[in-house]
Amino acid sequence: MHPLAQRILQGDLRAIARAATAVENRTAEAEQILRDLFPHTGHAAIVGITGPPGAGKSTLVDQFARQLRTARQNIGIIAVDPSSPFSGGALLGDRIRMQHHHADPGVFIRSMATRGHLGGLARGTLEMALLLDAAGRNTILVETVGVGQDEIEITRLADVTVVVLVPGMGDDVQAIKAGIMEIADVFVINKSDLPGASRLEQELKAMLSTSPGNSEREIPIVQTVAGEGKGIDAALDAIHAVHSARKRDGVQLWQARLREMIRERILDLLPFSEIEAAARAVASRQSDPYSEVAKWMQRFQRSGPLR
Ligand SMILES: Nc1nc2c(ncn2[C@@H]2O[C@H](COP(=O)(O)OP(=O)(O)OP(=O)(O)O)[C@@H](O)[C@H]2O)c(=O)[nH]1
Ligand SMILES: [Mg+2]
Repeated sequence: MHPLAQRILQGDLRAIARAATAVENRTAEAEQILRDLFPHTGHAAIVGITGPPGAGKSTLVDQFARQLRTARQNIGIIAVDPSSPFSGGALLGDRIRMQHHHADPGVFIRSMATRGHLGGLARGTLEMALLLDAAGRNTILVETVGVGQDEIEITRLADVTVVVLVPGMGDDVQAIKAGIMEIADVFVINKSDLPGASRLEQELKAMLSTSPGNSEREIPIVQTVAGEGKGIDAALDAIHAVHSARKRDGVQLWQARLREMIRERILDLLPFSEIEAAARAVASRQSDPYSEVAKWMQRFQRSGPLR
């Protein structure tokens, strides 16, 4: 076993931090460590927190962590930040808000940048969660960027997905409805100190009752004021209830995850510049997408780049 893996299993914080960096850089060492750790995973509850920018996701995560700490749980927090120049301030905000956890070894916080990766998750988020799981974190809170589309990726990672909404979104609820209905296990209406919280709850209830496929599962709706720590217990209770009632089909879950991992690795083999050149040829109609894809497939078959 890799010496770092050994130390991670004992909960060694420095070892976890070092491995986390290796995971982010996708090194061969990281893969070795993850392989060694894998048999020790599957114990943590992974909770995804998604929702529109500024809904209060980080504030909620912070409050959840505080509350779970009083129950003596060990917590992992993965904050996925969109690494666009516009959100640089948000990352700083997260760091400042969560600073009071920094002296507490029971809360391990890691930010990951999406670097343009679609789906609201950074590459390697699953690996980071597995690492924290093996390190004995009881609950792993994953804050993701929710933009109203592509959030489906979080459901492949999290055991329970919490969708955070705020009052006053108006027609936005309608706009994002299609995407969030399928992924939400719990709805949190945060900033319920602002006007319109009960109206939003009514709208959600109406949508849930008419939405096909939701009849067999009750999706709880909890109002919170994360800024003041209100409703946090109720939200955690709802998350816990969903988690204990839920039996995930591990085979189905790993089927989806493996496909994604294979897809990522294959894409890794294609230099971005080549994809760009091909895209240029296709966009100008000098080539077509089928010929370009066929060219790469032939290359894989010939040179066996999946060594
Ligand atoms: N009025 C009110 N403000 C809140 C509440 N919870 C959080 N806020 C404020 O809302 C702002 C955004 O909170 P964040 O926790 O950073 O929201 P976020 O969803 O993590 O934001 P991004 O990560 O940038 O998408 C902050 O100024 C919070 O202080 C609440 O319950 N009521
Ligand atoms: Mg945030």
